[in-house]
Amino acid sequence: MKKKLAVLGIAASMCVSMCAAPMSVQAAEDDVLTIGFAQVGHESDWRTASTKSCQDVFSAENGYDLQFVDCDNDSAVQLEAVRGFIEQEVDYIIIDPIVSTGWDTVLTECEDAGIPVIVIDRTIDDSDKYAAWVGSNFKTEGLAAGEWLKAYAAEKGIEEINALVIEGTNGSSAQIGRTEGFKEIADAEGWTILDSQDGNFDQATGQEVMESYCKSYEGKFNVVVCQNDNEAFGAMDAMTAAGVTYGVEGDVILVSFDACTAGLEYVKSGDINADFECNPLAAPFVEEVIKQLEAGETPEKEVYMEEHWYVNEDILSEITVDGVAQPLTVVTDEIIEAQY
Ligand code: GYE
Repeated sequence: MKKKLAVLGIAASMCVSMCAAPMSVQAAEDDVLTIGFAQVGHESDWRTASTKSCQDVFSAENGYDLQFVDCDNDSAVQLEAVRGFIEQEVDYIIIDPIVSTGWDTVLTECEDAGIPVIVIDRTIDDSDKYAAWVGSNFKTEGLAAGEWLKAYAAEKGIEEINALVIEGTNGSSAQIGRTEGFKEIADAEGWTILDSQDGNFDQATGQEVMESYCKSYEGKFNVVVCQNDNEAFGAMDAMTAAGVTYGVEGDVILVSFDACTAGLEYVKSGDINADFECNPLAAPFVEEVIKQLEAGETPEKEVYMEEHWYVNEDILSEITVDGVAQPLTVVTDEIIEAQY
C-alpha cells in the first residue's frame, strides 16, 4: 500500500466485505493500492452487477485492497463513508453518488487530502472536483425509450398514449435523465403522462406504486414506463394481481431500463416490450483511469459506457435518438446468456 491503512478506524458496519486483516495488510508490500468505494446500495440486479464488477477488478489478486461500503441508499451514510476513506488515507476513492447534489464540500475535503476521486454511474452535478466519471447518458436512455414508443405506436396504429411512469430514486441523475428524456418526446407527441412517482429503483416499491396506480387509473392507461427492471418486476406482479394484461400480447405496453439478465428474459417472453440497457460494468474503465493517474497522466474527464436497446418483436430495426440512428436488437438466448 502507498499510505498507511487505518483499517480499525472505520466503523465495523461500514466495512462490509473486503476489509483486509491487519496481517495481510502488513504482508502486502508497498505497491498495493487501497481503493475506497462508496456504493449506492443493493437495490437492484444492476447494482449487484456493479458491485461485483468492482470487487472482481479491485481484488487482492490484482494488487488492490478494496474498502467497500454499501450505503443502503442513504446519502448521509455515503458522505460519512467518503470521510471515513479520507481518514484512512486510501489511495483512491470511487463514488457512485446516490443523489447528484450536495457534493462540493466533501469533494473539496478529498482534494485537500490529495486523494483523487473517480465517480461512476450516476453523476455529480454540483462539483467538478473529481478526476473522472465513467457511466451512462441517462437522458439518451429516456429519449430512446420515447423514440421507440413513438415508432412502435405508429407501427401498431396506436393513436393515444396514456402513460404511467415509475421513476427511480428521486434526485439521482439516473432518475433525472430518464425522466427528462422520456418527457421530452411525450411533450412533443402530445402524450398524456397520467402520473409519475418514485419507485426507488427496487421491486417492492415498484409493486406498491403500481398497485396504487391500478386502483387510481383503472382502465385509463395503456403504457407503463419503469425506470429499472426491478421496478418492472414489481409492476408486473401488481398488474397481474389487478387483472391488467401487459407486454406484447397485453393491453399495456411495458417499457423498462437496465436490461439485466432477468429483464431480458421477460423481453424474450414478451412480458416487457422494450428494455433500454444501462451498462453496470464500469470497473475495468475505472482501473484504466487509475493506471493513467498512477502514470502521472490526465484521464478523460468523462467516459461513456456502450449500451443497446432491446425489444421482443422484429418489426422495427432502428430508431433515431438525438439525430443518430440506433439499432433495436431482438432478444435471443445468446444475448441473455452473455448479459450481466
Ligand atoms: O438503473 C438501477 C440502479 O444508477 C443507473 O441504479 C443506476 C440505476 C439503475 O439501482 O437499477
